[in-house]
Amino acid sequence: MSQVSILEKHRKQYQPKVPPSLRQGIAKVKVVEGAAAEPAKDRETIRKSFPNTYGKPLLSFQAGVDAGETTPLRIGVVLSGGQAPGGHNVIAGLFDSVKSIHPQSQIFGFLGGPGGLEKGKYETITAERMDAYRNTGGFDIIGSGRTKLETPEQFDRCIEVINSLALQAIVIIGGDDSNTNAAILAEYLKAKGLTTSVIGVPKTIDGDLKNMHIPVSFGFDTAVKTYAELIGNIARDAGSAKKYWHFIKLMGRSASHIALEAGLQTHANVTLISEEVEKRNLSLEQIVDDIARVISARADAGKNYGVVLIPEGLIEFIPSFKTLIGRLNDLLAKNEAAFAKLETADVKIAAMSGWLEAEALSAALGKTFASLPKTIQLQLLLDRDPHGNVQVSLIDTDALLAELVGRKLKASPAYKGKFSSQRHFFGYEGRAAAPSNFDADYCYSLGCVAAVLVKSGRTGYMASIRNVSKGVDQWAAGGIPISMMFNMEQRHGHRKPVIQKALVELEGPAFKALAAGRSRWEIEDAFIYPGPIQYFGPSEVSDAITQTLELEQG
Ligand code: FBP
Repeated sequence: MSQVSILEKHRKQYQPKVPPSLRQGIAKVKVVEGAAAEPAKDRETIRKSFPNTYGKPLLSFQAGVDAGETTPLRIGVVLSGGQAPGGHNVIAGLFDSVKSIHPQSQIFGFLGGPGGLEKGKYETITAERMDAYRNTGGFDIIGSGRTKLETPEQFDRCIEVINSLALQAIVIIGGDDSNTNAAILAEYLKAKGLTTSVIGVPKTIDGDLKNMHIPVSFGFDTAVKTYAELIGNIARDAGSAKKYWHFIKLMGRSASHIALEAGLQTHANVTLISEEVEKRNLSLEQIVDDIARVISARADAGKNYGVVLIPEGLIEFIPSFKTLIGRLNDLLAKNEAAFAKLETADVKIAAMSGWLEAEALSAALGKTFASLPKTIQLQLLLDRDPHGNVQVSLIDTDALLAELVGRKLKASPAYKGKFSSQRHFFGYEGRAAAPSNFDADYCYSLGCVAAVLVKSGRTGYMASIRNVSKGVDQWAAGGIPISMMFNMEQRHGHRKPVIQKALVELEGPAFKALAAGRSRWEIEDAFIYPGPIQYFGPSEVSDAITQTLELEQG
């Protein structure tokens, strides 16, 4: 056996806690049907798109009596999209549950994400292999990927794989896009007369897959605690050396939940929230002016140091950039072949500037594009991801802001301080961290919930656990029809049913808490140093939940 760290050795012994309804094993879970669930908007259009899976009931679980003899279950599992701490525990919960009802049950892990399902590349998960991954971070047990399964041809290839392995179910562990596609696959299989279930599990460190039934996506807790620890350490270093302003970009492709929670946990001097920038229609200049204002005020108090938190997706929420990026997407798609032939950065930038200038409508956008440093121009032209999104993790927004703020301060006669910046990007550090107790418990329980949903023959459902801001004794497990989370959105030129992404609510309690504290945190050194995630010790520390969850659900 390969060597593991001492923490990992002890961590493997951790037995995740599960809600009361799951404690006697999944054979004894009673599935209770509630009201038929429908989406908040666009009901008729969504009903028509999902004739076989629309309007199913909400499900809640109760501890019941053993249902008797059970046949073995054969389930395929897919890890989709970016890593999120706890994914291995979802598989462990699923594995233990199906083995508990029949030792010949089998879990097939599709390799490298949804593409593995389409190509039939899989590994049968053995007990030994599962044990090696319990309570560990990452998705390396089977790997992940971003292949988008959406066309009938892809679904037909999946059907061949499903039939060849005689699968009763596919469990797709993913974010909003992957769960949208899980619901579409569920509908497709039903329409083709297959009884195979498709069950989704809510994953993403970004925290933007949540609603009244899904309080949080797994991985958010661990990732943000990891970043908060690092930010606290940096704040301590800044306050010790007293010579640097740290510009820290934080993951979260669209929503700013991570930045918001990190701001609440550390009291950084400035925490930008993309949703607020959009709502207030702020320009890049106004954002730069505001950061410069805080830096000047602190310099007047003799403090030439501080911490600025920047959500990764910021640039797409600045209204003029949003329009620019949309136009760049169109122009890159329209001129795909020509653009692919261009080799140097200068030639690519010149070509794009030319295309923008050639359109009367894009003249203003051309100016915005021209005003950017060359590195950022080039980053805006990099390949889009398979869902057509700009890869914001590749855009150095931290460098852009540090550079522009530096210029602004230099040009300001009133500024008498010294400005020197350090830049950081925290993202990948948190995605594969060892899951906190919260994520270890939550994920293992979600895996058990998925097994119950499969066993009771449901399809097009997402595993759900509510009341998670309270102790595990009050956690409530169940299943939510995915189609009830849909709304219609414009995607790639078409109106499509998709799960609505949960952005930061500016009227919500978490943002209000930040807004209430931030003017004090700007000037005072009110930093909080959260320290590392604790896996052992008093429950107050080791089972702590995020402030966002506490404020929103507590
Ligand atoms: P998911 O939405 O798939 O969970 O991934 C989110 C994320 O971690 C973002 O925060 C980040 O922008 C992106 O993945 C990075 O993607 P990649 O791993 O392809 O660089």
